[in-house]
Amino acid sequence: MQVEKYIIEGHNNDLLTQHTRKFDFVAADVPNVKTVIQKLRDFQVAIPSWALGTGGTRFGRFSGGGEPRSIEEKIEDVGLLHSLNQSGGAISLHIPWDVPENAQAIKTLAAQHGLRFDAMNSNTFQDQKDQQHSYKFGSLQHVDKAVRKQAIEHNIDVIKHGVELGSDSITVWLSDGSCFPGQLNFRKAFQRTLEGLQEIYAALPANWKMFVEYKAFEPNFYSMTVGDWGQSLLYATKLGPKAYTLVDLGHHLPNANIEQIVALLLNEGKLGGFHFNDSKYGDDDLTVGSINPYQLFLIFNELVEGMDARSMNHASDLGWMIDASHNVKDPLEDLLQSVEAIKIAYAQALLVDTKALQQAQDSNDVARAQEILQQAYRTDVRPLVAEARLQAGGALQPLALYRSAKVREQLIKDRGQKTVATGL
Ligand SMILES: [Mn+2]
Repeated sequence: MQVEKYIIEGHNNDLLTQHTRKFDFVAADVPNVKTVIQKLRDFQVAIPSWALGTGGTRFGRFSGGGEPRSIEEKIEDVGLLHSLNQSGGAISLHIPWDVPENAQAIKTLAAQHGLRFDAMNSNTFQDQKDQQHSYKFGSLQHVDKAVRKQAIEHNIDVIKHGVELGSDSITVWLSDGSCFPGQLNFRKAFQRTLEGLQEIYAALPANWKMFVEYKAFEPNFYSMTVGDWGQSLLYATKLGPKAYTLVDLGHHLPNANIEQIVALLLNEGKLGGFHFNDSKYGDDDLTVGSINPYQLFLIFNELVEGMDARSMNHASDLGWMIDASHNVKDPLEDLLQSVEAIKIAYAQALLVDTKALQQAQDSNDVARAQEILQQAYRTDVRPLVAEARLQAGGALQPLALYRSAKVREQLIKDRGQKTVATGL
């Protein structure tokens, strides 16, 4: 289903007077407001194909109904989100959950919705039906060469699917590791994993990137073979210039200073992309900005500062993706909220007075530095984000329109109450 253009326009017309008043108020204090709006318009976040259905935990899953039943319906859902917020113009596919049977038809469908294909995701953390070897004791780290070979071939297969769809990157997240002391020889596991990644790397087309995603724990609880940014950076450095570290916000131990990690990876030219989500304890995969929006802002502050220092394009030089699970909310509402939170944090970071901050840092004026950061963080930038959306043809209030247009009700009518999307 789609929300027709005239419905979005009607919604915007109803809200225009109120919006203009709020926008004028905040814009008066933003010196380069046109540039800020343009950057917000350009900034697109990829929606993961596995997050369009209800998520769950090992204790249960409670579907809300109307979930996409096929890759086509997943693309339709991302297209629907994009038509509302004009900020989710890409989809990140997961193989084998979303194998495109007819790549050309899928590509055409995505193009009709204004979508491109972001990073492809491989899966060697589950055993699939008809799979010859099990990943119970890891994939690329496995002691058995046949298992490693199977995992390598799967990743190369994912790259081939991606090439057909016009993607230009692959994210490799490995659940490899160990659950108990003594289970694994760390050095040998690292070496085997590196060799596997090297074979996958060798299969990358010239313009492709490989993102090596790390995670502190789960499903393995004693060691992870790509457990932190240091290990990921080691792999990425040894692999070569097309390999980068991918930061998933939920993949750190509690209280990790993610903004500092981001700053240093950027400085090394090895930050490849992001998986946005939020968490209180671990890999909670909650809505972006729902628990700790200040941390998200601090991360974006480092991103903007670091990317500007390297003359990078904010919109296109890093991969921006959501990786979340929606257990108690409507997945589409949750995704609208997540994208909004990302753009708010980005807008706040664009408002930081970087010159003044540098002066404060150079003169050890700690209080002033905090004031400068919090001045930006405490500015209500929502009218700026809404204005960017309005100019791009989106809705002033996407979530409100999603509800008033009764999108979920329609999806349930079209697809049924008991549909189950492949994914988390
Ligand atoms: Mn992730």
